[in-house]
Amino acid sequence: MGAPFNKGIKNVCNISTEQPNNLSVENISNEQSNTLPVENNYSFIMLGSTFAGKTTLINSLINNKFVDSIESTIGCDYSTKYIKINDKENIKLVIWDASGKEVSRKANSVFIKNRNIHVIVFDVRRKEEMNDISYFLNQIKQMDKDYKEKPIFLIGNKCEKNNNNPRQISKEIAEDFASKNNLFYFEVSSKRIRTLQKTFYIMMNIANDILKKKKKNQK
Ligand SMILES: Nc1nc2c(ncn2[C@@H]2O[C@H](COP(=O)(O)OP(=O)(O)OP(=O)(O)O)[C@@H](O)[C@H]2O)c(=O)[nH]1
Ligand SMILES: [Mg+2]
Repeated sequence: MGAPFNKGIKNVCNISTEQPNNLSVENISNEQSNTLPVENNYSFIMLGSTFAGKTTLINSLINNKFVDSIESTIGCDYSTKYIKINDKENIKLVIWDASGKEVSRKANSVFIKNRNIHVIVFDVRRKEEMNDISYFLNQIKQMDKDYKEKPIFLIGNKCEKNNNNPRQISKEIAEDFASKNNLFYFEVSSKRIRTLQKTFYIMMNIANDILKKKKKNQK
């Protein structure tokens, strides 16, 4: 497919063994954020099958703990998170959380428009979600004419070890799909908070680089 936006950035990252040298991101509490200038505002949308774990992921990121009994999302919710990148750039993130239920999908597609970052989440333990990954990727392509210039992330969720419920979508298959479609692929579990935070910061660092380049090119 050959999109220029992610040239030079690897699109498959193994979090347990790799960490970019320039990674320096810290969390800013909502109270602190009131007094800080915000250089960049980014918004992103989480798409994916119902029960893939989108709301739980966002909750684990924002509240630093895994909560099991989250209700299925109705429509599209949003929340805000502030982070600081490379010791100097304060970034405000607005995170849109779209219900994955079939009945909501069409209506939710309007929320894809105008987002800076797109994220597709799937449950590695449910092989039928492969079809949904393609569905949501097509929805992004239809709704966002600039999608080639924006970071699109694919996230395999529920990757913690569970012998009773083994994974059905292998890392190789997901990486292959990501690579063929110019997506950045990461594996996480909402239960492993530290790794999840680390992954999220790496993702935001990649996104920030791409979006800054895009901004510069538009000037
Ligand atoms: N084992 C495990 N369960 C998870 C993980 N993340 C989410 N879950 C569970 O998966 C179920 C669905 O999670 P949700 O966050 O509601 O899923 P969703 O993608 O927001 O679903 P919709 O809002 O219906 O689109 C819940 O029971 C979560 O506790 C994970 O990393 N590991
Ligand atoms: Mg939800």
